[in-house]
Amino acid sequence: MTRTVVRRLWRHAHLATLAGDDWGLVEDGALLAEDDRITWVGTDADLPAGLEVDNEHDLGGALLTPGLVDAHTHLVYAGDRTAEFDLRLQGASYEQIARAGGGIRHTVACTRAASDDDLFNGALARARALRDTGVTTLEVKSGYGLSLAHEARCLRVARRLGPATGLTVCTTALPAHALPPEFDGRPDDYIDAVVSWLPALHAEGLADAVDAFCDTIGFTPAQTRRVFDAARALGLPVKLHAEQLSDQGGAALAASYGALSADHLEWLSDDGIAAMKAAGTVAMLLPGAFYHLRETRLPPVAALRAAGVPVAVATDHNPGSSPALSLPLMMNMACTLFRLTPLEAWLGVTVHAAQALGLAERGRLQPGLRADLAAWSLDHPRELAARFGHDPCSAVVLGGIPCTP
Ligand code: DI6
Ligand code: FE
Repeated sequence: MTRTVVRRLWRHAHLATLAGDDWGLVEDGALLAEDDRITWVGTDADLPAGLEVDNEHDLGGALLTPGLVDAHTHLVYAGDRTAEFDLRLQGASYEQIARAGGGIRHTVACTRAASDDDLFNGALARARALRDTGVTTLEVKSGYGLSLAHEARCLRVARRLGPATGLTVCTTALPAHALPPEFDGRPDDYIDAVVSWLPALHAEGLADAVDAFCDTIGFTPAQTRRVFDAARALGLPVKLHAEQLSDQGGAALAASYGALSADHLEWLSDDGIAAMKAAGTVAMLLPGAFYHLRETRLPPVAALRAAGVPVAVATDHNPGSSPALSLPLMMNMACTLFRLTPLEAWLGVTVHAAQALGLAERGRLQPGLRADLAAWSLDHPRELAARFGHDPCSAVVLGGIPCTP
């Protein structure tokens, strides 16, 4: 039986392929996709003669890039935390609000009380908003359920987002995000519970990876290690919220488990950098949280660069520390606040972000890779990192299928 292959061709595009870890610019370029794969990239003039295609799109000189990868979000939740923004402006800290029972715990109460439909519709609107800014691959964490039933429910909601949006959605189990009230004063008992839940979440196919929050208001390195041991026993990759508010040695711990990424990293030490480099762990920078919490301690970008650790950038979308729904805005903040170059910001939301999800076949415009594309009303990709407060994405292509905002 012969299978029909759908061939789609994009012509007269200004390509930024990001191949070779450079811009990879191609003037008046063309890109061919067969089903969900890129099969040809080059100049329009070099297109093979007599090529027959099912669809042809003339981009009229628009910029065409790999679709963006948002590799750290907490998209599934209910409730509002903007009152905390007010409190912080009056002098309260994120940590004080969390210790007083607000913060993540407030969102947990709202999330547990919400219906499945409300959780899904809220997350769906956010996923569409991110897609409208050029995102084609999305990671979504649990972490606002904090019981087996509610964590599983949030991950099931996350699993529905891919089919509903066309996005590739990777899910991450984060039950070790905060201590739920029913375990007050008993964090080790809670970690026992988390360890006992992971096999059930895994058996239902709900998690592609396991994450934890290792910090003074989260869990200790020893507790984090127990969660990672349980993940490892199931063959699940790990990642970690590390060195966000203090240096707990979390990045080195994560690296010792071959973590896909260590995320936040404002307090990252030289030892942490060396361990990440040796393990191939991606440094996931989250400038939205840094900005929104008005943090002042900068992640050690120059040292990460010097060590050759791959750097990624994500929204960390969540209702408390980073209520952001634009990955291009995060690229701008990564440059202005953290001093990434525009090219580093681009690699951080494409190739390196894909690496942080364990996805080798996306993030560049190259034959063999997935046809996840974004078209922009821009002349040069660096404009996306330099400008902010605008929305220049004119279309995304999701595994070969065009989708116009
Ligand atoms: N660090 C963060 O920035 C998010 N989670 C975490 O561990 C914030 C989550 C929230 O405040 O709701
Ligand atoms: Fe986060």
